[in-house]
Amino acid sequence: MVEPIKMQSREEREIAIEAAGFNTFLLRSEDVYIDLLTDSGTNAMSDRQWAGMLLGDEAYAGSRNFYRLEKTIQNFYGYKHVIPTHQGRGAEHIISRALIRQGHFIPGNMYFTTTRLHQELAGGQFVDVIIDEAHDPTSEHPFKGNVSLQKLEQLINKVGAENIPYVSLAGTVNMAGGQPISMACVKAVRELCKPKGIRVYLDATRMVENSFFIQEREEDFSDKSIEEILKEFCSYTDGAWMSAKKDSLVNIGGWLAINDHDVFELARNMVVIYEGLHTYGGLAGRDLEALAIGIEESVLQEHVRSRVDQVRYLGNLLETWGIPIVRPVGGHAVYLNAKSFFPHIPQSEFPAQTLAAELYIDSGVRSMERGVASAGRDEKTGEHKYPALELTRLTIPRRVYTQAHMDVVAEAVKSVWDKRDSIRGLKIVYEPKYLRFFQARFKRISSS
Ligand code: P71
Repeated sequence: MVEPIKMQSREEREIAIEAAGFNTFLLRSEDVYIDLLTDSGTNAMSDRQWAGMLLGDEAYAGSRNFYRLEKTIQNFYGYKHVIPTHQGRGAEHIISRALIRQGHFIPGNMYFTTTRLHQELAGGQFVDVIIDEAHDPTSEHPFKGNVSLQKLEQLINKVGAENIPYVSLAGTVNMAGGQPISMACVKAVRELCKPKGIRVYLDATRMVENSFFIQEREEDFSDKSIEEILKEFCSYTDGAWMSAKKDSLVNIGGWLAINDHDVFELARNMVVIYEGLHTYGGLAGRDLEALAIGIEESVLQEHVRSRVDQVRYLGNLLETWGIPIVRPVGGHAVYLNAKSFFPHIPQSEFPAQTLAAELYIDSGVRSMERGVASAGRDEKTGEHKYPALELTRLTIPRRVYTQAHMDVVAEAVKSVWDKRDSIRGLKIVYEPKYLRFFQARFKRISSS
């Protein structure tokens, strides 16, 4: 799909961002020139996917498209049972409610906002067991998404295996900068957990892109296909939840896949309460069809390579100008290191939020804060949680923008970089209780 984009004046953008409370989530899409808010649901569907949309079987129960999707997920991801959901968080909700009880601990390779919230709402506590390198934007570790086995083992010894319903693993860890986890690591997690009876569940949202990094960086995988790597990785886990809006090249959709029949039955029962019947999960038949086709296209070598290379192209351009980004460049986005970008803005004044707002004002490029606003507040103390990483994410939708767009984006970032010393931070003036970053409002801190 092609859409016209509109360039507005700086004055118009100043007005728009003020009206949006300096929050890029609250801007109108019409006011955005190049939209790098997210790669979620913003991918361009192919001719085959659009053709598939016309083959929707919109029966309430037992749609043909569901069976095709089920088979495709079984084929490519290798899990036994499949439940469609409207998107990723629908699946997170169900798996969290099905397995987590009050007092449980859920270890994982760094939090993700919606994932952690659903785990907490179900009564659990998320525990970060990612390796230390993940919190260091300059570390060149090839698999910064890896779990620290030592941290995981310590947690198991401390709280007991019976209080850990599952390990929550993610492919290309979003909040760490799109960093992959290695095959060796998932195998080791499996070996540690299996004898203790702890399940391993995977956030498969960007597992295809993770598989590409395994192919590129891990010994013994360079001659394996993305398809083979994906399936092997999933084979070390008991199930997965998926936001299909990313890797799978659709605008909406998700799923939950589970090997254990008892857990599957429980989850399949819950889906009818929250999403819809278990053969559509809140999606139309045509959505299920586009998703099945998207999965087939998502694992193609040329597609994944050009996608990841486009992200790296942007990252490399910024680096040549000395602009601080998370290294190595991740799978779906370039993450600007806002702490280094604005050393004069303390984290309590939202440097990453400030950078996202300034970039929009300067050029109409929309990005997303991934720092203290996203991390939220500590339940007990009410204070901001201050994450080590204070990042502004330039997220690249799949099959949408060209290299020329990347050049424009890089120059836009450079333009803010060149006047960074004159930029002041923000204060928060409104925040909702849950996932505040979506709807919070900010004001500029005055110079006096
Ligand atoms: C992204 C999103 C969309 C988003 C979600 C929350 C805050 C800001 C933006 C969604 C993910 C994701 C991972 C690893 C689960 C979900 C939820 N990412 N896991 O990066 O990245 O999926 O949006 O389909 O409900 O912009 P959902």
